[in-house]
Amino acid sequence: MKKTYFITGGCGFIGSNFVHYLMEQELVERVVNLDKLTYAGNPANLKQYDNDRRYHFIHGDICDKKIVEQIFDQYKPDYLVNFAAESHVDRSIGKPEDFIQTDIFGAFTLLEAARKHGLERFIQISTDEVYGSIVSGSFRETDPLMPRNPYSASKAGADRLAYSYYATYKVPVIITRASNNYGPYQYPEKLIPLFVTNAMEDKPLPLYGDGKNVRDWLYVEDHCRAIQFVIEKGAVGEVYNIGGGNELMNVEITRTILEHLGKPESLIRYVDDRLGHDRRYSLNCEKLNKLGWRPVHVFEQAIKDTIDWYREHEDWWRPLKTGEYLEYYKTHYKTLS
Ligand code: NAD
Ligand code: TDX
Repeated sequence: MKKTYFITGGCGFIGSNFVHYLMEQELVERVVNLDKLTYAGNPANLKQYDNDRRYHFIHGDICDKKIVEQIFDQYKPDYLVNFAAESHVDRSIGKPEDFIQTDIFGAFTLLEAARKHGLERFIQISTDEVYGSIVSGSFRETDPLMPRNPYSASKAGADRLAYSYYATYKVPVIITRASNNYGPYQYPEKLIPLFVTNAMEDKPLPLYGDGKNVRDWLYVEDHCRAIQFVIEKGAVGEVYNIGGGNELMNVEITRTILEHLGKPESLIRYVDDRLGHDRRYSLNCEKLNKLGWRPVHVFEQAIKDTIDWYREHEDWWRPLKTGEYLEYYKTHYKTLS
């Protein structure tokens, strides 16, 4: 049976990759994308579907009960995948309000509509950051949540609120907690696209603190496959970690980028550390592995493909690096010359 997907935040990085992923599948009846088009939302990511009958874009806010209800009434979605969020940790440290509103109240609005209208699956896209930092070993789904910045705290709020709608009202919720994604269409404020595009412009790469914080990198297409896998094979009320299995220090990623672009290490600039900077994220993914999912992309190749994508899509990222983002950046990182 063909399915209708209600995607929120589909004009952002992971959301737009997920829409591309769905649109390639015949068994997808319709993709409805509700996006507020914040600075991070870019309809150009999906412009090839402008005249596609299966794709419906709705410009709006997930906190707007009326729009959300209308979408349920009109499209009767089978699946809802909630990507919409304020997603950048540094911005949450500077101005947490939008994070509380969208990440928590927005999730609440969607959950309420799902409770009223019913659907087959509600996927809440959570993050590895909800566990907090871990010095050694890896977090399991049953470990306590210890978020340490306003972004991860708001995501933890939504994560547990979603669970409560399963436990209390039997809304068929599944929660996924993925590690750091990389790939095409990522806004050039996040580590990899920022450093690739800065290096291309011979601008400094601002490495926070000692550069030894560790992140586990997951190729975005592997994440998309995992989400659909969880929709089909996951159990309601459950949480699934989704990791890439590629733990690297930020300085290692930085060197890889410089090497691939043929740029000198003198572009690295050590700057003040992020406040409350989590040292290391690490996920134990046995639960999903046992169900049969594994990442297929090999980091060494996928990072090169990603760098090449930004190299070949200057028209995509150049407009994003002017104006609002640069202003924000200048006020927050005065140590960067
Ligand atoms: P992003 O910032 O690139 O995109 C967010 C999208 O949500 C944008 O299109 C934006 O316009 C939209 N949006 C924001 N507020 C909205 C609102 N109130 N109503 C409707 N749309 C709104 O984010 P991303 O990196 O693609 O992350 C997507 C999701 O995945 C987020 O929930 C994030 O917490 C989670 N996640 C991200 C990563 C990562 O490495 N990027 C890892 C794990 C989990
Ligand atoms: O300029 C920078 N310099 C730097 O050293 C930036 C932007 C980042 N960093 C460091 C901070 C982190 O240790 O690089 C690491 C990665 O930073 P981000 O790209 O901002 O990602 P992170 O904070 O790890 O969060 C990401 O992964 C989890 C996403 O942005 C979240 O949405 C997701 O939930």
